[in-house]
Amino acid sequence: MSFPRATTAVYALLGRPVQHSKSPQLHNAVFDHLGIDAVYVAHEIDKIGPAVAALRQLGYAGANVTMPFKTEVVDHVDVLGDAAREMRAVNTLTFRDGLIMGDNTDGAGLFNEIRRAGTRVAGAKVVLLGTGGAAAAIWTQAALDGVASVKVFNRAKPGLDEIAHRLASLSERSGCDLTLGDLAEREVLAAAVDEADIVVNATAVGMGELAGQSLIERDWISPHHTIADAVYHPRLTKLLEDAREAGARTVEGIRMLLGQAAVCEKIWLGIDMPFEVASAAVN
Ligand code: SKM
Repeated sequence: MSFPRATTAVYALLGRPVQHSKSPQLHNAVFDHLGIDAVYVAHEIDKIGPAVAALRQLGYAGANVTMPFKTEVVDHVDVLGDAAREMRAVNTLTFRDGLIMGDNTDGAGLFNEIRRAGTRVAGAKVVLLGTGGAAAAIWTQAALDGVASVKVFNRAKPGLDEIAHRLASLSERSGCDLTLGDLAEREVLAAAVDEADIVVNATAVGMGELAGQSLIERDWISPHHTIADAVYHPRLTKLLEDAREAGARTVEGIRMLLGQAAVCEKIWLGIDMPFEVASAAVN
């Protein structure tokens, strides 16, 4: 391991909280392995605008932005990538030629991992649980990647009309059939899961106080399914345990973190992330 020098490129995670994050150990392990003169640190911040301005001023090379700033940071970026513009959310900043570029690698990271698991994404039918930031990244990338349909399910709550409009608008422009359903309609959900190739949980069910719970019944899952969970603490959620028991293919939440990191490293440094090194660093 080498120490930072005066020339070392600095990358950061911006968010609140950030102590739980595995991004510093992941990226630093890769930089070290490849002998790249760079370091990745985490900053817990209160305000995103001044933080981005400070990083630019200090000559940082890039940053990840995590909760709760992914939407707000859009207003502090000079150039938005296609996925980020559509998602209205940014998780990756690149400081280059005096400009701040904003990208979103969350959805691409997940679908790359689903492909790596051996599942075809183009033409697939997807059931997606949740309508938050992670879910928006996933349905947008699904449309960009040629998925046939995404049935999004959420519990009834204020603001869902706007989500339904966004989905309808993206459907029209992309040709991917995006619809919104109610999680309380269990039979509709069960039928959608039955028809689906890929099921993704992008809600908090499975973590924290909701650990040990799943929105999907164990006997709805069969071996033809690929089941992915955005939750990575605990590593194996109830949904993933059930999926394994049912003989389905599984993609753990930690793989989504690895997948989005790989796309970031491609954007920042043009490198193909050594997956085994990154994976070992977060285990
Ligand atoms: O989008 C990612 C972000 O790039 C890094 C991260 C983390 O370090 O916990 C989580 C996600 O928001």
